[in-house]
Amino acid sequence: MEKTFVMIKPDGVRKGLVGEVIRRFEARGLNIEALKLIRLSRKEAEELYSIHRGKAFFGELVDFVLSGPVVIMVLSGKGAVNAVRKMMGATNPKDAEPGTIRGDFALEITENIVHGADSKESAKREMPIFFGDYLDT
Ligand SMILES: Nc1nc2c(ncn2[C@@H]2O[C@H](COP(=O)(O)OP(=O)(O)O)[C@@H](O)[C@H]2O)c(=O)[nH]1
Ligand SMILES: [Mg+2]
Repeated sequence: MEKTFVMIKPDGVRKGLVGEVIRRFEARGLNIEALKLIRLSRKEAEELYSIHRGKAFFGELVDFVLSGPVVIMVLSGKGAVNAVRKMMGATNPKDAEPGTIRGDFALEITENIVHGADSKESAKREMPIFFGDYLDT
């Protein structure tokens, strides 16, 4: 079964949206394979977002995901990667459709509630950063 990596960012936790976001994924039929509330280390944050290193927003993005606890999870299901991406909505919440997580709960690009791996390859890279010794992916 396809697996994907998802993170509820600090704004999602601060706004009390952990339950709502997880509820949506469960209601869709995705299975929770692993779930933790943690504070990222700077090393983990930079590793998660390593493809964005060198971009103008990299520092702000890393500082933001270090600004409070996050909820990280591995979800599984048929087409899990794409299902999660569609449910998240566009990266910039101003372009995200109502009914998506970002379209319903966010207004700003940095504080857009949720991260989800953008491909199976990204999921395979991201899951072991946090769940390496737990999942046989
Ligand atoms: N300030 C700022 N943040 C951005 C920009 N592009 C992306 N981000 C942030 O960086 C995260 C990672 O970017 P990306 O992988 O392109 O988007 P995602 O896969 O939809 O989360 C996004 O979720 C945003 O929080 C930008 O142009 N400006
Ligand atoms: Mg991305």
